[in-house]
This record gives sequence, structure tokens and C-alpha cells, in this order.
Amino acid sequence: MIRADQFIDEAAGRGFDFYTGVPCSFLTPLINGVISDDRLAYVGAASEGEAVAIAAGAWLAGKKPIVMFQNSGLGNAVNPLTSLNAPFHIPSLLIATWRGEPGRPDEPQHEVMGQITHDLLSLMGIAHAPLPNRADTLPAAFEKADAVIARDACYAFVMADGSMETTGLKAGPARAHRSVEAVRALKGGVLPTRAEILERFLALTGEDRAVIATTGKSGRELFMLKDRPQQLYLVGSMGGAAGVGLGVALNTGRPVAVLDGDGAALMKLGTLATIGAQAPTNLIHILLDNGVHDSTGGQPTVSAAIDFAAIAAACSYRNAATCDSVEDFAELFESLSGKDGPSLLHVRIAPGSLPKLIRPTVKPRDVARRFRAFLAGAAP
Ligand SMILES: Cc1ncc(C[n+]2csc(CCOP(=O)(O)OP(=O)(O)O)c2C)c(N)n1
Repeated sequence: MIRADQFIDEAAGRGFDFYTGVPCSFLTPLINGVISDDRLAYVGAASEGEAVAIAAGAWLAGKKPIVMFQNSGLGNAVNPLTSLNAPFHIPSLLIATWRGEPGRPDEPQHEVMGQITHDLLSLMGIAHAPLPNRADTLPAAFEKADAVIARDACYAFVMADGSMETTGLKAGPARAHRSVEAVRALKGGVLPTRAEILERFLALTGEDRAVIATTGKSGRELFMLKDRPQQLYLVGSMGGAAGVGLGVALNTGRPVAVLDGDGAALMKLGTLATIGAQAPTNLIHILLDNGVHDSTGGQPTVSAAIDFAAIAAACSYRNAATCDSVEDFAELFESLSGKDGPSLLHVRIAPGSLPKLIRPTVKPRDVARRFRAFLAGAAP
């Protein structure tokens, strides 16, 4: 068995400086050790996929992240691992537990995943090894992991039961709910198009702001209207934009904007809770709500029945507003840009997109590196 502090010290010595994840009882010693260590940042995520997205954002902002989760959550993480980390070549060190290890008594819900954990990692092209259970083998194990991460790929330690000694938890005080009133500016006129809102957003967004655009037509329209190094266009990982934006915002002094869709936001609604609790002051979350999955043919979402600003307010965002015109969007965006976030700006827009819509011609791998270099540069 190893102790959590031995693992954490070895990781810290190799530059791992950002932890996120979802607990598992096998992980208790390590997560408790990380949370209790004042030197380390830990973001408790609502889902494993969200944790992977947050870690990707942290990497883009210059961090070296570790994502911890139960292997039953590996299923939740498959989408961002395959459609965010893989195409963008974003590395993370994963620690997946091994519930349901064949031959060891465990609960029935872990049986299938216990049999396929290693194969699933291999199928995704993620190299893996057992988490070392002896302190003297830690350096060699990390050496191997680091060699893969240096090639901008993910690597996983699979943590069997009893690998680590138990650690106590020195948790800080729970964050209290912050009560805000959502601002409502609803005119009920002809809804603006996404392109009209994006054009105004581009005109109002200075050279210092990092922008993460959600999967589908939002990123494509933004790219078509104006391509800039400070913009990241997600091509997959639907619902992951807010998690990536959170990971970026927590690790940069720059202002950050997430351009989200209603379908995408609904897919990972838990991320609003994580953002509200983490409360990055530099984050504006803009939700372009056309009421449909526009990118896949206009199938309705349930957004007409949803009050996103009220949800954000209930999740402790510092500001929440909803509007349905270009003028109110511009006014609210400007006023929110001058306030501490996190802020949610929900904009009702019309379905449809620019004619002859193109796709970003810069490859995801290059977009990520351009964006990372932008974040590494001195803020103006
Ligand atoms: C996990 C996952 N499921 C489904 C898709 C297919 N898909 C791509 S974009 C999209 C619609 C997104 O809807 P929304 O966020 O409302 O944005 P809009 O297309 O309306 O701009 C869907 C369903 C996907 N890329 N990933």
C-alpha cells in the first residue's frame, strides 16, 4: 500500500497541479488527501465527463491536470475523452478505480464494467497501468505516464481496491447559496438570429477575452464571421463547453466567455451547479437558446419550458439575465462584463443559421495550441 501524500508528492514533483473528479470509495484516501492539501486545487465535478472537460480547460490554461473517478463513471467520460481530448490532443492523467475486479467480491452493478475497464481504455487508445501500490515503484510508474502525456495523449492509472492507506478529510466550509434576482429583458418581438448575436458579441469582445464555442453551428458561425486565436471551437463533447470554460476561467486572469447552446446546456446541466459553486469571477456564460437542436436538423429541445436564468441564479451564479433582442443582449453583455461573475446571459434566438455555413478550417489540434498560446501570453 502507498500513502496518498506519497502519490501527491510524486505527482507534484512532476508538475501535476490541478485535480478534478467525482469520488469513489476506492479513491477516498487520494481525494481526501488532495482536498486536505492546501497547496492543491480540487474541483469536485457533477459528472465524470464534466471533470474531463474541466481538466481539458485547465490544461489549455497551462495546468497539468489529474482526473479521478470510479470506473462506472468511465462511461460518462467516454464522450469527451474521444471527442475532446483525442481530436484536440489534450492530455490528462486519469485515475480510474477498478470496482468489479473479477474474482473479488463486489456489488452487482460493477460486474460488467469491472470486466471491461481495461479493454475500454485500450479501445479508446488510452495507455494504462495499475496504480502503484508500493512507494518505491511510484517514480517508474510516473515516468511511463509522463512519457505518454508529453506526447499530448491521456494516460490512465487503474486503481485496485486497497492500493492506498486511508486518509482523513480536512474539508473547508461548504459554500453557501448566493441569492440573486434574475434580470429579465423580454420584448417578445422578432427573435434575433444567432449570427446577429454573434456579430454583436464579436464587436463588443476585446482582444483579451478567451472564447469557447459549443459544438455544432455556434462554433461554425463564429469561425465564419471572424476567426481569432482567442477562440476555441468545440467539434464534439456536446455539453462540454461550460466545463472547459470553467477549467480555463479558474486558471487564467483573463475574462472568459462560453457560447453555449440550449441542447448542449441541457445535456450537462450539472455544470451550472459546479460553476456556481466554484464562482470564477471572470466567466460569462452566454446561452444561445433557439429552442431546437439546430445543428442536427432542428429537432425541438425542451428549452421553451426552462428558465435558464432562474436555474443559474439557483446555482449561485453572481448574475443571471435573460433577453430576446440584439439591443438588450449588447446592453446586458456590456454591463455584465464590468461585474464579477460568474454570469449567465440567456438569449432567446431564432432557429436557423447563415447560408453556406462552413466548418473551421483550422484543425482541432492547432486550434487548441493557438488558444493555449493566447492564454499563456501576457494579459493586456
Ligand atoms: C454527445 C453527443 N450527442 C449528440 C451529438 C449530435 N449533435 C451535435 S450538435 C447537436 C445539437 C446541439 O444543440 P444546441 O446545443 O441547442 O445547439 P444548436 O445546434 O441549436 O446551435 C447535436 C444533437 C453530439 N455531437 N454529441
